[in-house]
Formats: sequence, C-alpha cells, structure tokens
Amino acid sequence: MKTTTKFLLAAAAAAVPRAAPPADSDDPIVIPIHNWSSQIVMSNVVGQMLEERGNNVEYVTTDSQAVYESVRLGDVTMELEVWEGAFGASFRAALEKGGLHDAGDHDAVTREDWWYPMWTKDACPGLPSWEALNDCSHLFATAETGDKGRYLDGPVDWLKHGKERAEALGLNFVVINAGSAAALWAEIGAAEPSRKPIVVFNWTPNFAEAVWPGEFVEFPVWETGCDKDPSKGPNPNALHDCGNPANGYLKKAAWDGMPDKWPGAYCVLRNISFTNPQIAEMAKLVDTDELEPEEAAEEWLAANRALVDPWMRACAG
Ligand code: TMO
Repeated sequence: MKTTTKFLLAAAAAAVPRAAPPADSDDPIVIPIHNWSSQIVMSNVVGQMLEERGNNVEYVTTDSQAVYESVRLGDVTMELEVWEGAFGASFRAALEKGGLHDAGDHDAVTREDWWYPMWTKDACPGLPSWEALNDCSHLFATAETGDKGRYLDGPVDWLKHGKERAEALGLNFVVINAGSAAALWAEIGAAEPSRKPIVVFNWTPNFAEAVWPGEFVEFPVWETGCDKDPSKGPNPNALHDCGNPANGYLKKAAWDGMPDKWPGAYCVLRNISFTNPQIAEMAKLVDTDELEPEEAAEEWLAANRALVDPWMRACAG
C-alpha cells in the first residue's frame, strides 16, 4: 500500500511539468467594441490572436465612456484603445475607484481635436490658431447656425465638453454632435468639390490623414487638470479652456482580475503595442477598403505575423 501510494505520487509528479504556468480559464474573455474603425478592427485582431492560442472570446458593443466602469467591475475584461483626449477623464476616474489598471502603452502617439481640411486654410490664412479661427467664424456659418460658425463634433460618447470649450474660450461657433464617425467623413467629402471651409472633429492615427491633408486647430495647450481646475488654461473662471493633448497616449486597460484568471492572455495583452501606421491601416481596411471588421482583422493579421507571433510565443505555456 505504501509503495503504491509512493508510485502514484511519483507518477503524478512526473506527469505535470513543474514549470507549467497556470492554465487560462475557459470563461470567455470579454472584449468591448465601440464606434470607430481602428478600435473595432484592433479588438478583432486581438480577439483572433487570443482564439488562436485557445482562449474563448466574446465581443460586446458598449458605450466608449461607460466601458471603464464595466472593466473596473470585471463585466468586460479589457479596453484596447484608451485615447487620452476622449477617455482620459473616465479612465482616471475608474483608476481612482479601483478594479482596473493601466496595462501598458501602445507605441502610438495620439491627437483628437477640432480639425480642418487644408483648403479651409486658403480661406482663413491665420489658421491653425484658434483665435484666427474665431475671427473667420463667419466662413463656417450655415442656415442651421445663423451668424455663428458650425463645428461638427464627434458623437456624444467620445467627448463630453465641446460645448463647454466653446463657451470657455468665447468661440463664435455652434457645436453640433455627429451621429456617427461616418457623418464626419460625409461632411468632409461633401465640402471637398467646392472646397468649402469646414471644421470637424478628427483624430490621428486614422485613415483620414491619407485621404484629406489637413491640420488640427491649435487651442491653448493642454495642462493637466484643465478639466478639473478653473485656474488651468487662459480663462481663470472656466474648465475645458484647453485643447486636448497634442501628444496624447494610447493605452491598454485591463480588469484587475485578468492576470489571475487568464495569465496567458494577459501576458499577450501586455506585449501588444501598435504604432500609428499600424492603427491607421486597421482603420483604412474598413473606411477606405470597405471590408467588414472581422475580415479586416484577418487581413491585417495575415500581413503582420512577424509583429504579433513573437508576442504570442513569449507567452506560450
Ligand atoms: C475616440 N476617437 C479616437 C474617435 O477620438
């Protein structure tokens, strides 16, 4: 009896390689999908990478601000595109409450702000200064905005403070929220034949920079706290009187429970770091080439195995 027990223990020990990392849970890793193309394609790229290594993956369409609360609570496992300009405030708020963490930066440097196609500058040569834009506001007037200029902002879930910025800086513009990213591209496309001056929300990295040369409006430089402390920015009595960061981060965020529950997938997530051109290409495959996001992700992955395979191999069990 004693010998048998010893033998069984030895056999069991031999069968389990000592250095094996704990296996990932079979529960689905929940990846959130939002309403701009690079994020949708990137989420599918990473989802496909995780499925290749045997993880179960589920996609959920969520609001791009509320998602930080969902990650914090573990209802969603990660966020692959935390843009500083649009989501920095929601990300910081969730970090403070606890439950989610910074899972590292992408190589990409981001900017999100008021933007114009280059022909607009021919009509308003003082650009890119915001004060020059304001002096030219009549060029942007429409039937809808009366004698004020029209600024087409992004969908409401991206940036909450466009109207506050216009007020804080005394901008002679009406801020209108687009219903979708597609409405922004339609606005630029419609203005192009007659080179009509327009100012719309845009960002980089994005496919748009390869299609329409343009520039961001230069607002008062972002200072940390400009959204919380009225003394920051040129208007001492107002919040949001700064531009968004001109060299913003693009981070990954993860639920605090992810490293224990899916250590292998978490290792891959940490290794992931995409560049501006790689992210612009993800958007282009959908917005210019009109692929479905899932196909775009397959195509992008096939063209970038040399980049992602080492990230995966480094986390193999
Ligand atoms: C959140 N976005 C990248 C569209 O500005």
